[in-house]
Amino acid sequence: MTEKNSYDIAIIPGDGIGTEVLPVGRSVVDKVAAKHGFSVDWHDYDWSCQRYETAGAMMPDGGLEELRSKDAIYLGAVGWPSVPDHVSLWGLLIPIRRAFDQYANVRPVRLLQGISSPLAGRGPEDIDFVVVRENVEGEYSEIGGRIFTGTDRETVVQEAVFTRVGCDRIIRYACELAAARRGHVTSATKSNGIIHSMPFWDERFRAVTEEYPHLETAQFHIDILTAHFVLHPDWFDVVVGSNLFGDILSDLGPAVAGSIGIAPSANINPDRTAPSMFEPVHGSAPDIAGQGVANPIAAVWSASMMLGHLGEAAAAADLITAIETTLKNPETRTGDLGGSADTRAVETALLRTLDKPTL
Ligand code: GGG
Repeated sequence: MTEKNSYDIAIIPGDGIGTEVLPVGRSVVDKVAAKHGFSVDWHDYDWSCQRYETAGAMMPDGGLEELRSKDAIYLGAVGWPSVPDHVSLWGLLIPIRRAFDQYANVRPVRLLQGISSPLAGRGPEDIDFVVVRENVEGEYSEIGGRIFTGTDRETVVQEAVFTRVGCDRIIRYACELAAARRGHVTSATKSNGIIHSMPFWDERFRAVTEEYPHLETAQFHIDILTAHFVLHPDWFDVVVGSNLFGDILSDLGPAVAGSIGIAPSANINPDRTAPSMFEPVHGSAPDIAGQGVANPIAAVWSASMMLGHLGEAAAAADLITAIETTLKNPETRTGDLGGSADTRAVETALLRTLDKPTL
């Protein structure tokens, strides 16, 4: 893809610590942009639970069309205790993923130098994999309903949706990624208990991976797979799962790699027919919001993925080096990593590292 001189990026800090970590991402992106000869026009949106409470909607009518013209979307966190979680998620995050066909949710898990894993005896060489989550169908479906509400016959039905197109394209995406990495792809399934969708998922995994005979493949039921993440994280290179399984695995993975506070994610539209969206895996963390102690590394790593997607590989790599340098120093680690630095101190350290001419 061709690099541009300037990018239009929508920035949606959202709720809670999203509003504290995204400004850090923005300032480091501005810094590397200046160094690498491009600029970013940030377009600010206050779409959030706070907006829901005052205006009755997470985003305004026409919000999605407003985003469509942007080169990328940079999002913080969605959710606040005063608004039901399904209302905030289905009012902002999920409509964006679907409207822009961001069907691949890519969530790298890497134990970085200097960070200790809660798993005894594990180092950076043991934990380096990517969870590829199907992002627009599966268990996240609005098909279903409730009848006999409020009576003792109350009945709720929730349908999962697994299409051949949807399964094949996410499994293919995972295979392509594995081919560019260590050549191993694992499928998360549950075809012993879930009788229709999961045997179909397995069938499609077999069919698509046959197109990639050079890849090694594995398949585990989700229950034992979670145990293997803890006991054998070194077995994994690329792990592909449905919307729900991928979501769960991509919280477990970062916990194994030290903290969810460093976990990035990219909601990718691989066909580039609409903007992709980049966001930390973590949510709004009401327990620590407003204290200025949130770890901004996940937001910065997500910003690096955004620059990589835009074709700014050197700037993206600079951000990763700055993250690694900052985390190596115990004094510039936040509380979730056993340190005492606040968000601002980590930002200062990242900017200082980016100032170094050797970077
Ligand atoms: N920064 C991501 C965020 O706010 N996530 C909240 C959440 O619960 N997400 C669920 C999901 O990713 O499906």
